[in-house]
Amino acid sequence: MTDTLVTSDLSPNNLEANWMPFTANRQFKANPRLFASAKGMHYTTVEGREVLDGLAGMWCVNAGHCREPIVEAVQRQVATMDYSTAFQMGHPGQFELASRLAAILPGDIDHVFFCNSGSEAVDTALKIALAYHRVRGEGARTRLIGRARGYHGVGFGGISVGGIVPNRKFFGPLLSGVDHLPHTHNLEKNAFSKGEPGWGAHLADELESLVALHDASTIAAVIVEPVAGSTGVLVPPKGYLKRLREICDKYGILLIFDEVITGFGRLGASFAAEYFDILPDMITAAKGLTNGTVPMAAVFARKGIYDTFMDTAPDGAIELFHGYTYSGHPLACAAALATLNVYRDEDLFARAHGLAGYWQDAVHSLKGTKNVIDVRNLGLIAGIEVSPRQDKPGARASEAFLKCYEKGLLVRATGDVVALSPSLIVTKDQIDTIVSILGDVLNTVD
Ligand code: PXG
Repeated sequence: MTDTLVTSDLSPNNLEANWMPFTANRQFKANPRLFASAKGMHYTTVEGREVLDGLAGMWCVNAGHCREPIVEAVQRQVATMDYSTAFQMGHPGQFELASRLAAILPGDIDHVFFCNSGSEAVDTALKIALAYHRVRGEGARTRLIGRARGYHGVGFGGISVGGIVPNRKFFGPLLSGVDHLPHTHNLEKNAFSKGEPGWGAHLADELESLVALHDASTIAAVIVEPVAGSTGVLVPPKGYLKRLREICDKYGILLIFDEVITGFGRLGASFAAEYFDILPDMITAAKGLTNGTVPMAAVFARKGIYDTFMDTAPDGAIELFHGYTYSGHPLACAAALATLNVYRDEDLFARAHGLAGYWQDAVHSLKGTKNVIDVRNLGLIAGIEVSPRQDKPGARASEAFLKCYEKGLLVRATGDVVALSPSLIVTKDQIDTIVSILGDVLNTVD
């Protein structure tokens, strides 16, 4: 037993017990890639090699790795109060955090329900949508609308409204009463668009078709990522999200923005809702909420939704039968409060906004690189799409990911897209390094 705890022994046998998520386990264990430490923009591997993090961990470490104020806040909290129950009891940190979040959230989105992962936040938001309509007397509104190529985590709610085939097809019939909008990705019309593409706003009108098919009285909510991340950085066409908001308003359908990736400065604004100047009814968030340090997620809801629950439940009754053992966990709250301080003190959202133009020029310089068929960007996100190999979709980007890692750069391969999302502390020199390593690598991938 003790032998297996010796972390310096990295023989494949030792790696066997851990069933890794969304990973080719056998391939990985034959040739493992292990990080030992992280600081700022870099990881250090167990072999002592530095790797530039082009991905902010996994779209989450927006303030950079191992930031002292966050580390210290978590250390202080764990030594003071490790846990307190989330049900019928509280601790000051969770109330302070909710208020601090409400202050940076747009419009009247001023209530916060804490969860522990983006997947939980999505399922929570979908459940709130269903229960909201029911308590206000429109219980027939049970349909949920997602979008093709949407990623909303891996809970049954999230994969039902999600639009990624392998994430769905192994898992049975999923939630009933779900439908999907078409995705907005179109290379013929929009390849190499800088920022929001010009073509495609009309795709939001497909929601009108779904309303015509199902009738508005059966539809509870529409959920979309403002910018789809996991399926290869799909930037919404100009005017598309506004149109979705208008159609939802017309038919009393709730609009949920899944901002697990786009929240906390990724686009150069606090949230995509602010960036696009559109007020959704709920926002789901995670990742950057604690700078990735302690798992935490949240659903942010407009005042009218919260008030409806408070106004309709009998005195003394629980208004929403939902929650998690670790909702508002003290360590996560401490991490999130310290993270918000770093974002504020270093004005990181504005910093990302200021860098977005440089980032755009840098990533679009990859146009013309071998096999590159599209470059997409918004804020500090980019997707570089390569043409798929015959009969082997995804292989080219996957090879690029491995070669980048060998050359000291962490990127994400998703399908035939290489995704980039550096921490908001990235320097122009580091942007140049990211683009130059990736460009060199792509030129060597057949
Ligand atoms: N919604 C969105 C929009 C996400 O991006 C989730 C929900 C689920 O969050 P949790 O915390 O349950 O993982 C996510 C997660 C990738 C990648 O390859 C993206 C995510 C997670 C892992 C990999 O882009 N996003």
